[in-house]
This record gives sequence, C-alpha cells and structure tokens, in this order.
Amino acid sequence: MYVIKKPGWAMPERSATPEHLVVNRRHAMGLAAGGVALAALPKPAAASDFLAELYPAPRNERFVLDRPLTDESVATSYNNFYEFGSHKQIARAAQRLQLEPWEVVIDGLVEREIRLDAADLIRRFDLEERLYRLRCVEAWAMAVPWTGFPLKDLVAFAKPLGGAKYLRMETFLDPSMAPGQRQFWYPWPYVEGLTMAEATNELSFIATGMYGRPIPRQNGAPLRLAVPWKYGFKSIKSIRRFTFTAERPLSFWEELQGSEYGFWANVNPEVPHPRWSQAEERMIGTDEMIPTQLFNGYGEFVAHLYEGMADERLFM
Ligand SMILES: Nc1nc2c(c(=O)[nH]1)N[C@H]1C(S)=C(S)[C@@H](COP(=O)(O)O)O[C@H]1N2
Ligand SMILES: [Mo]
Repeated sequence: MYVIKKPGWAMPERSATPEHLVVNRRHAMGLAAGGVALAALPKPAAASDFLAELYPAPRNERFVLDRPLTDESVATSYNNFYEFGSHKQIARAAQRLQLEPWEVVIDGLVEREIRLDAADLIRRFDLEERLYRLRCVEAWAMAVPWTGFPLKDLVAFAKPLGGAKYLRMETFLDPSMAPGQRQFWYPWPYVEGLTMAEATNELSFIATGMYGRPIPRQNGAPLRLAVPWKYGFKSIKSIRRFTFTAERPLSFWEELQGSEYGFWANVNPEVPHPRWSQAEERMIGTDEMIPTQLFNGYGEFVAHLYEGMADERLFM
C-alpha cells in the first residue's frame, strides 16, 4: 500500500460507512446489530433499480481512502453529465435515460464482434466494492464507494487481437433522451480512451453501482468508467460501445479544446490548467480544501505506465 499522510481532518472511512458494509455484504440484508442495514436506509431520490439484486457486493480492501466518503446525497446530486446540461444540477433531467434495453457493442480489433445487453454483460463478472477518490479537472473532488468489476476482466472477455493498442469507449447518442445532445457545437457522442496498458491496469474499473446500490443514471448508469489517477472527464459515463483500435482515439474534450484537455489527463498538482491552479481540490459536500497529489495519490499503481514518456503531455 502507498503511504498516506493523515491530516487532522481525516477520519477512517470505516467510521463514515455502516460497519456491515465492510463485513458480509451479500448477507447483510436484515438488521445488523448496532446499526441499520443498508437495505433499510431510505433510498435517495433519483436512485435506480437496475439489477438491484446484485448489491451490495463485497468490498475489496486493497483500495483505501485518506479522507471521509462523500455523502451519497451530494455525490448523486452534483454531477457533470453534459448530455443532460452543462451545469451540475442534471440529476432530475438524467432520469429520462432509459436503461432497458441497453445493448453494449464490443468491436474493432477483437476476435469477433460482441453485442449483448448490459444486464447480461454485468452478470458475467464478479462484482466488488472499491473506495476511490475522483478529482475533477475543475478542482473539486469526492470520495465514493463504487461497485463494479475490473476493466481488465472486460478486456479478457473481449479477446482483443495483437494489433490493439487502445481501448476507445463511447457514450450513448440519443438527443431525444438527452437534451444536451441537441447542442450541436459539442462533438457528440462523448468519447474517451485508454492505452491497453492503462485499460488492463489493476485500478481501471467499470462501475455499475455506488453506495451499495445500482449506480444512478446521473452518475453514469448502467456502465461507467472509474480511473481515479486521471482527471474526472476520463471517467466516461453510460458506455454503449468498447472499440479496440490501433490508433489513439480522439476524446470529446480533446476534440473540443485540445490545448486544455488532452488524452493522458493524469492528475498533477504542479501542472496548472491554463486557466487555474491544480494544487488543491475542494471536497464537495464539506468544501474542505485538500492538497492535490501526483496521480491523485495512486502513483504506486500507475506511475510505471508513464516511464520514458517525457515527451508526452501526460498531465493535461
Ligand atoms: N458521458 C459523459 N461522461 C462523463 C461526463 C459527461 O459530461 N458525459 N463528465 C465527466 C466529468 S468532467 C466528470 S468530473 C465526471 C463526473 O462524475 P460524477 O457526476 O459521477 O461525479 O464524469 C465524467 N464522465
Ligand atoms: Mo470533470
């Protein structure tokens, strides 16, 4: 594990989450001694029932936090999801996102193209919970318990060919559900990409749930990437298509404003955004200011991926 400095404001994440979530989550459906079972907590507004029977899943204890979890009500009501508007209060509008049917396409440089429903895809993998930080390029941050599966499991399922160098991911395209997609000056659909080494890194995760429940629409149901060492815009929501390619994909923000949002987008407090400093981050919910860390504190897992790449714009 990497060494974490515990500042005065830090508290162990265990005190921020019901203890039964740490213990035996699949069987913690009744009332746990000394606390209220998760299933008994009131469901927040704008929650989802998609594959509800799969949650909660057991926690993977390898991923620890240095700060309290963000309140569920905050993490599910302060969002970036430009398909539903270019502001943070899109949770209500995002309820129009229709999750059934949701066909996922896996194509490009693969043994054979795969098309299957998101529910069938998710059921193929062992779900686990991970506590991750998320650092938006706009200098706000949160700490959330995702549920999902490692992206490398999906890569193995896809059987990419030797020539595959990148994984390109694409969000749905349906302006009738998503009013933001009628804003023609954006290059819809939202696209993101990773190198194969990044996609198969242990940290790369596909989130299907959050706070021990199905992931809400506003946070990227039914499938959303979580790559916590990169700025939040890399964590593409509501993925419909995974394409293995030989060419580096052009991502949504890079196409829109390549001088400010690049392909790599690794977090680095010492490389300012052209219009603001990246030295600190504001935790949503508490507004605490916290020093930002190189690779958002995940260097132990990912720093080696970027050795010998000094010519690339790794931190923008
Ligand atoms: N499809 C899609 N994915 C997206 C975005 C978006 O607008 N559309 N915004 C990104 C940005 S900028 C951030 S910071 C995170 C926000 O995730 P959250 O709303 O779950 O906090 O989602 C990322 N994924
Ligand atoms: Mo972001």
